[in-house]
Amino acid sequence: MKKVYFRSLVAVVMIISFISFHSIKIAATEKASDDLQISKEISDDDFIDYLNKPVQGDLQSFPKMDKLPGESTHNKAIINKDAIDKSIRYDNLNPNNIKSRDTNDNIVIYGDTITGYLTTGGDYALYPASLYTGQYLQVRLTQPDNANIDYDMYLLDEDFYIIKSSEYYTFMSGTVGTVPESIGYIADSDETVYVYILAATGYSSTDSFTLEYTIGENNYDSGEPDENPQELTQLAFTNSQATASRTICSPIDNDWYSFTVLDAPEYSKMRFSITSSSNVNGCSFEIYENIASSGYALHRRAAGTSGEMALEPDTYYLRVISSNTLTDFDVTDIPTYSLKVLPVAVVDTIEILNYTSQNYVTYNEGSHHRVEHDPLLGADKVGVRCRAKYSEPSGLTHPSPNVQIICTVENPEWTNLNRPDLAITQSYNTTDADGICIIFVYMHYGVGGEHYDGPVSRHYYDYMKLNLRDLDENAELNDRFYYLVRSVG
Ligand SMILES: [Ca+2]
Ligand SMILES: [Ca+2]
Repeated sequence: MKKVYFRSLVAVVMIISFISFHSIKIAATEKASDDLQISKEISDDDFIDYLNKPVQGDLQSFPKMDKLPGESTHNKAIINKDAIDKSIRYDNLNPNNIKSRDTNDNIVIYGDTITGYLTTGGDYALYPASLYTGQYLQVRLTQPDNANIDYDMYLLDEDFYIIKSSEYYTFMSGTVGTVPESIGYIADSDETVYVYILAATGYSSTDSFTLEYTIGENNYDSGEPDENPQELTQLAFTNSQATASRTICSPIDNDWYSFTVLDAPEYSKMRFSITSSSNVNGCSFEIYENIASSGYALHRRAAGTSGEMALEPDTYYLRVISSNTLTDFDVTDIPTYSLKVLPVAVVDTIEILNYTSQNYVTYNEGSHHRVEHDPLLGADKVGVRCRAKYSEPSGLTHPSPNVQIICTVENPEWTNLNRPDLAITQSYNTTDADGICIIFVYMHYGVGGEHYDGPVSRHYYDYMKLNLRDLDENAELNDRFYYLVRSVG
């Protein structure tokens, strides 16, 4: 059944549908050799969504941030250096603590994990780091998993002026806690800087905070530092996709991006994927919406390495993180990641433009495309070039880019023999900017259950079924073709 697209319907889609692909298994043909690539499996196993975790509280209710105590310009922390209790919460970030080294490329990562407590309102902890020119300091603060506690983190120069800040409002995205405060800083001279952790709201003498830090040499790319959304890179969609390729420079690296979902039929869903060039150092992404009217209160919407979801029109934040820890990150294999964000268009029609070979014959069931068994091949395949599109109420049609089209081939002869395992094979592909893709589906050996007497020989064939549909099954198309198994005569 055709569905006509109405712009107003998409505009009010506020409920997010998580698409599970688990049931889709692309069957491999038994006779196929390994290089035929027919057992592609669409999998979202590594895509977690947090959509059924409701946004908590009034979106406008975030209190004004407790700014640093001190001057009215709020740019300097008032700390009496002489009064600093160096026995507690004052540890040098030790640049001698080597975590990983690549002697060939002179890449070194120093780092460690520190835990501490802030025990009264306005309490703070201070950690000096002595840096050489060009060293990259990254710090990540994980606060107690408590909605009533809001710690913030600042980087101060040696006179305690603020160089950088990380001031997320605490916002618990279900069980995953609040996004950790993070700061990155590349030393422009030999200098000492101070990591300053402040109890902006609440405190705890029983639940500790965790501060992880790395000091890197020659480990970072030109996109650093971008450790929180104040330094993000905007993803722009060109030819219906946005891509980013960067490196994960440390196990606590954050790379922040934003992207905007438009109120348009080309944005009916968003698809995300990330891959790492390294087998040792992995990565993943997290997707957030900012629910604060100013500053950042980040609600996690999804996390994983691939998947797609509908998102209401808005600007979203995407964080790329390492899958590794300070102890298992290997700087000899700094990973380059490939991030893709694709808007998936609405689709209401799928059509076949042509089969990939121009072989059409007329047998008993009329004129259809014919695939001939080739004994030299490990498996026979059918190739179909199809287009996905959608219609406006006026009837005007547009191509549907980035739609995943699944092609299912069924041999009814095997179905009749009660062998669905031999009857059905599948494959899929994704439409291009013109809504077009080519899909090849390999098949098990034919039965030859039908025959047609030609002028010189008898053709034994199977009358195959072919089905095209999009993942959400908004559109589908059925066709038939002949599978010539053998000729006798
Ligand atoms: Ca905070
Ligand atoms: Ca980064």
